[in-house]
Amino acid sequence: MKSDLEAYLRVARYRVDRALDAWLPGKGDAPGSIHEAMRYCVFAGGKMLRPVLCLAASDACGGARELAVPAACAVELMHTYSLVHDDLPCMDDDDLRRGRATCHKVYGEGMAVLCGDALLTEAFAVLAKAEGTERYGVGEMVAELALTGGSRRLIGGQVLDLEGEGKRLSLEELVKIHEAKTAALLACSVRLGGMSANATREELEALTVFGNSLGLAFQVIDDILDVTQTTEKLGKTAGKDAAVEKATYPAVMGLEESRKEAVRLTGVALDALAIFGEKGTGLREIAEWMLVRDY
Ligand code: GRG
Repeated sequence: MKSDLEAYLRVARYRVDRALDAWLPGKGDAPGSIHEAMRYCVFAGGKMLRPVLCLAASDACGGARELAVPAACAVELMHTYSLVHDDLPCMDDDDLRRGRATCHKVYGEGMAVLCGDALLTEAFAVLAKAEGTERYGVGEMVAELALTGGSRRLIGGQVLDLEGEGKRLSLEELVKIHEAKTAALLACSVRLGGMSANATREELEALTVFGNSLGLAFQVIDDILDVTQTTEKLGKTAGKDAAVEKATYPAVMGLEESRKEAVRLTGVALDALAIFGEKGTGLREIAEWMLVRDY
């Protein structure tokens, strides 16, 4: 990774990490058990891609980063909730996440359900504290997050995923799941960053194309890494998709074609950044790194 990008990511992650720490109830706040569980999941060393993309989108639109921090916290909280619930025995049933035992393994299933619920609720609470801009009120930003998290996007994608279990899915069906499940939250992250920076409608449209395409590329790479990397490197159980015969990009189109597809999708995302000129450097370098990441 380029040292400039490393520094860029470090600064952005630190900023969001501090804001989340200040926002979330402390372990000492009653009831301490749930707050401990929430903090265990949030501060577990995730890549923080979505909040970093949110801040980078604000940079691309010439915004003041501080104004995008509530949105950055909100997307990381929604993401973390989705992982906690996705890991539950009734969903993907996973023991390992972000290099440590999953929430339900440590705190029990009931607490993990509640922990996910509480993280999702906090996502809306922190976003409600954002300052609106001339073009976008806070209500519009909250509605954006609600659309993304609801049954038309994240939850809807998970439903298609559940209903597709044990079936041979076509590429079209697979893309539909990941547009809703993975790409929607990445697109929402950059859109909220843009909205915090009072983006023009054209800039917001460019961020939407960027986020959706990058989100799909992210999922293709994630599927490839599941086959090619170790559990230690990923911090989650490698080879899980193949073990449960899950429909993935490598399963549907093969490894080589999947790699080409990730390159193609990243290209579409990068092309969408033209409108931002130099200000889009952060987004561009993150997208290029996401394509070659090995965890
Ligand atoms: C509410 C159960 C439930 C599901 C909602 C979005 C979603 C549907 C579930 C998320 C679970 C999941 C595995 C989604 C696929 C996207 C993906 C590979 C997420 C992992 O993201 P990373 O690698 O994770 O950015 P870190 O840990 O680095 O933050």
